[in-house]
Amino acid sequence: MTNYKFPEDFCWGTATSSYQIEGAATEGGRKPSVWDTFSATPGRVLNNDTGAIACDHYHLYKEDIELMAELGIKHYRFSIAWSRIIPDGRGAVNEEGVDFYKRIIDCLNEYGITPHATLFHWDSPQALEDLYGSWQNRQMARDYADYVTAVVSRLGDRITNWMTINEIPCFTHIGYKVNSDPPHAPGKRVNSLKEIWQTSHHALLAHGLGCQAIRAASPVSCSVSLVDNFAVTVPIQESAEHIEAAQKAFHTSGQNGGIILPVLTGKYSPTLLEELGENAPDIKDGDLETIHQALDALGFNIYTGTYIRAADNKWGYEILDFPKGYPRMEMPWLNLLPDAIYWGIRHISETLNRPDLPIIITENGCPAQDELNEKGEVIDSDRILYLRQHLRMAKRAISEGYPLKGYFLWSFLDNFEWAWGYQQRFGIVYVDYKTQKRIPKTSFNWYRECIRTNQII
Ligand code: GCO
Repeated sequence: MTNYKFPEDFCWGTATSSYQIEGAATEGGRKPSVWDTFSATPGRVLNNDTGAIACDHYHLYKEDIELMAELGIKHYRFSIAWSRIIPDGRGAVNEEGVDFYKRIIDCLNEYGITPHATLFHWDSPQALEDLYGSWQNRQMARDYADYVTAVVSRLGDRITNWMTINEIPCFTHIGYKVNSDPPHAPGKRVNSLKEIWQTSHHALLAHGLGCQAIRAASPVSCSVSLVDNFAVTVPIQESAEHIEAAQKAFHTSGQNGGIILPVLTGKYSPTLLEELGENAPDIKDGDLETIHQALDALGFNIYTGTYIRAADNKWGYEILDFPKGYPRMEMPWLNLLPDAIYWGIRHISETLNRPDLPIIITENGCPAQDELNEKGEVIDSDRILYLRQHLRMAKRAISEGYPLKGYFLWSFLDNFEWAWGYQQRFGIVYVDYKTQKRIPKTSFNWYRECIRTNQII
């Protein structure tokens, strides 16, 4: 019988982020973030939904953490909102904001759930956007590092797992576009690709300075990681030529070449720089050393991937389009490709030659057309199908000796899914937004049993 048991010390968890669940947008001294402004602009978010109330986790965190304890998770990943801690982006610290996260962390610790904090999950302070164009300006990296110091020096006595930044492309490349309206905050049209690559370069710098700031401010030894959604190339067949093609494609993907490569190898991909030509970002002396910090782990957000096959062209590979009828989950981009979890891990270890670097799946999950049935249940067998397939592939990576250490399911609660508003539900707990009632879905029970028995069931 196939063994679906996980190692005894495997970290089972779930993940959320501040803007997507907290609400209380004007309480506790918090000031607007770019997502408040963006979602308040008509037509930007589906149904003009905003995160002003979201899951009201700001007030309901105790009940939520109690439910996490019922689920049996031992790890929880949440994010800290910069605009709660330093409402103007730079300058005075709002201790009331710090206290909110102290309460969350203390409550988690009481239940024996280890907290993991993402220091930035896209909600930049609006004040810095107004002041100097946030990620367009190099100053943003320095202000981010000061914010990190403020957080870690205040919370570092009770939390030791830090993630600097979540998914750099999503608030840089998807937040800025040439000549059209980008779907993510700040939603700015810019004049050139160079301006876009400059924003991600500044975010990389912020990550590097952030790592240094965490280590300098933490009173105890701690774990520092980046959370990235690098593009995963999956060989169409697991034979030598197609595997080699997928490895080449992994290196040359623009997204990987401009984010994970500089972080893990200290260099942008030469192919990318060549392709960008005069649109390449300005890189100052010392930047790459700052970006290339030693990490204790890599956070890997994985939802889908791309099929690759070997080809007789100058690249040696070809990217395959998904056929029309390809199975996908409730999101146009979410093609069902569980092998991507395995190949993502293997590419970091093998293709980038970092077998020493522990990997943690920091997000994996899917939306579904969740509905309450007449018994008041949500039977999300489609989500269970998705999760089970992905966890089997995660187990495959572990069995083959790759250093996968943990898995955070996205997401604990249904929440504000960015430009999709509340239409897309990713939770294993259903949220009735009118009453803020939490209703565990069938997948919640399934995941609880996986955690309890430490295997995929
Ligand atoms: C992400 C985002 C999450 C999304 C999730 C589903 O990091 O991609 O961090 O906030 O909700 O990915 O799209």
